[in-house]
Amino acid sequence: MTLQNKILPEQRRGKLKQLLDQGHLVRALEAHNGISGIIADTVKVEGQSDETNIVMEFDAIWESSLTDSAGKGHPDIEVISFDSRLHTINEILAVTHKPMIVDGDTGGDPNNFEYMVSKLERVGVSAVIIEDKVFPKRNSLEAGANQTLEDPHLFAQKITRGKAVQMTKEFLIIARLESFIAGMGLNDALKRAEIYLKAGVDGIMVHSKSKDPEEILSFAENYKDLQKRLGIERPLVCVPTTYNRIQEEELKSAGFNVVIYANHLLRSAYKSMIQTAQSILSNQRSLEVDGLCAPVKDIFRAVGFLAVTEKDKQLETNKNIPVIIPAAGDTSSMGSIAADRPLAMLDISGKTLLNRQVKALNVNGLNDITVVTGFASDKMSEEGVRFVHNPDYRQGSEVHSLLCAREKMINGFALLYSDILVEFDVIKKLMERKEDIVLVVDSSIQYHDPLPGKIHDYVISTNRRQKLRRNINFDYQRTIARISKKIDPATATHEFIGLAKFSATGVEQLLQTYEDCAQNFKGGIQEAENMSAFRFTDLIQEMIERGFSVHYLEIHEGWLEVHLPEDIELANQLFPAPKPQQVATS
Ligand code: SPV
Ligand code: MG
Repeated sequence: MTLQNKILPEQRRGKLKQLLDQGHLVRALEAHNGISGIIADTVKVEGQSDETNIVMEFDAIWESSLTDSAGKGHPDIEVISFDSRLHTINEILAVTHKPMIVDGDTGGDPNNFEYMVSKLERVGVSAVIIEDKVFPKRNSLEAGANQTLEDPHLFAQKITRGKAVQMTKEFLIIARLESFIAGMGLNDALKRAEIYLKAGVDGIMVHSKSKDPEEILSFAENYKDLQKRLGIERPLVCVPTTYNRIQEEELKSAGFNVVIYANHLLRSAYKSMIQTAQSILSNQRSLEVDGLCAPVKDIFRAVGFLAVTEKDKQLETNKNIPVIIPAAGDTSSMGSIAADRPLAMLDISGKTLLNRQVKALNVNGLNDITVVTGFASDKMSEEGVRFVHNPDYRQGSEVHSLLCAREKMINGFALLYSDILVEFDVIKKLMERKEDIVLVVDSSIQYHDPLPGKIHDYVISTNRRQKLRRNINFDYQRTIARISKKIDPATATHEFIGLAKFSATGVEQLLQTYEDCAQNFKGGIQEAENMSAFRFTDLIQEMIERGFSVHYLEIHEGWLEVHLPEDIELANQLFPAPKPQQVATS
């Protein structure tokens, strides 16, 4: 089921009547379960009509008693209960959108028929066809079967009772003449047709098991006169199973309005299944049946499995969003310690800073990591990450490095500065946040002085704490009012730690803001002298001023910036190298 054929009963029910009122020849194909329903509903071929190219498809679905019973391994003798038939009907309705004509067999007695009408109408079926034989009927196509016709007046009462219980004008009750099947001839058929038309039936189906269409064509000819005489016009239905040389055009000009291909999907499937089973037995393998079988992918596509895997992928992408680590900057702040390599390659107790970051990301299911290199890019290495080079790293900031990985940003991404170490749990919490833009900020800045030699990315939140009382700030209320390196530390509520997440919408807002600034600002913007010096904090501040909501995730400590030589010392203390294994002495 693809979920693309969604249709409500009230939207579907009237479709058959509409087609008939418009004078279309309605072409119906049998279905006996969900997959055959999908085929009847969706198969199309290209054809020609009056020298113009047209697409041809079936207009309606025939829910056949023969194939529904056979599909369940049973003979077509009304032994399959109506509830079981209704189950199949619902199964087909769930995966299709075309109108359905249900084969109602004899309809049972008038009481049974009333329930049948009411239940079929309710689920969105467009028409029911009942045959004028006595219950329990025998299928019409078997030459040796005993066919007993119902008294036409009793049958007419059933029609009247059915018409009285239906609730809409859209639902059609069609009477099926079995006179030819029972060998009763044309006059019996015409006599019965007249009685049923007078009883208020919505259409007539004339059935025949002859190989020659003569019977039904002569009936159609006489039916025209009958309608004229009664002043009643009702659609005429045929089922050309045995007389199958005749084409639709000819049936149409003979006066037929509905042509039902009543059992062909089941019969073709049955033949192919037997051939497949025999071939596997003969060859003792299944290679030879490849040509008889549809690729599983076709089945997956038809029943909507590919659509599901596509959505799963989307979900997966949402969880495993790309992470971009701009790591292009030089390491002048480190003096001689890292003169020859990027900060990301600094050793912290035996592992590089980048390796520690990648591990923290991986633990949180984030495996799509892009590192933007610049300074000493030849020294950069880490397994399982993708490197993108920013050749102009000396002219720009981390924003420009970020944009070197633009194609990774588009569907949403996380940004991680290359010089921070953060507790695993902080990343997990950030991934759980649903807002379009979320920056991780540390509230401990309120309790210590600015660290010497550091430039802090100060933040002022919109909901500055009331010092006098406790409070709850819900996630959606946690937004940033200002972000800047130049905020007075005494008024800052937080410090941005260099970790942020953007949804696809957040990225759109970010790129739109950046591009507008790049095109339209020639001089200074925010705290930057020009666009080359335009930093991430400037971009975020600009976005805030343009009315975009920038949310924050508050932490209290739990991270470390490795920017100065003394930071390395601290990091080495926090992440001590594993002790060498002691050798046991005897
Ligand atoms: C059916 O498809 O179940 C029909 C048509 O009733 S026939 O089998 O030809 O009787
Ligand atoms: Mg039938």
